[in-house]
Amino acid sequence: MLTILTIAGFDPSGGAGILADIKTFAAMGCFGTAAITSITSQNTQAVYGAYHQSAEVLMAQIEPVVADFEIAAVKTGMLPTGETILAATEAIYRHSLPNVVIDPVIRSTSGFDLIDEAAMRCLITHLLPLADVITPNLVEAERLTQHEVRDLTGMKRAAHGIYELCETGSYSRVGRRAVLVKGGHLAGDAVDVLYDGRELREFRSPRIETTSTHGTGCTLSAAIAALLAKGFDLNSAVERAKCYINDALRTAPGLGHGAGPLNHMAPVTE
Ligand code: PXL
Repeated sequence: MLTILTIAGFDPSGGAGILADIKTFAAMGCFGTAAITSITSQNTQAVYGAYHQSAEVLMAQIEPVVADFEIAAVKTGMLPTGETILAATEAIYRHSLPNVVIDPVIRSTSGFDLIDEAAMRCLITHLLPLADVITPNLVEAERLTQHEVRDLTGMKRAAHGIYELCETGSYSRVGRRAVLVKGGHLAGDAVDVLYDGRELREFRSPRIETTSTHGTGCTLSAAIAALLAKGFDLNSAVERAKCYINDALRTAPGLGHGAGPLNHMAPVTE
């Protein structure tokens, strides 16, 4: 069974973070392992706080897992501080972990900042250049490029811009490097834009009207990591991950009183 590692935050309500990732890996038939960067206090209505872990605690979780398992893909989510970003970067680099999916988590849907400004710089210079895929939403694309991203044209510009941001990193290895800018927050069809340095592709799916959107980004990036581990090329992995997300949104269990979780156990069509 393929083993995947998520390095991300803990959301006790189960909609986002490592719990979402682990359920997604399981839905994809993979074995999930996890290292926690921050323990958050939240439910479907709000994020109330976050207790960030030190680099030492993060490394102490990652090292025994990568020493014991052959990791087929790694996904990062909430990396709230410079030291957690550096620890994740070190682990990915030193162990040459394959199929690196970086979800550059910046803010919760409810408006809670999940990363500080110094950490943003650190993310760009150290971690992003190691990525095989980076999956920003519109807000994250704006923060990374320092330009407004309000429509499809802006998304395409941001995909190029983020790709170029990763040209030079502080580590010698570079990933396959592709950027998926997610347009789910715009009106109309959900259109995502994928740029891999050569081609720009659009992925379009019908908008699903639901308030159960908590952890959509976490779930999508976890699904892409699992599908890359299984050997799908990037275009097929994104296409299949989007189908899975649509089914997970459509069949969301309607839990909680705010932005509810998806149905992570939605069937996967391959
Ligand atoms: O969806 C972004 C996100 C990622 N990771 C954790 C979170 C959230 C949003 O709340 O709590 C742990």
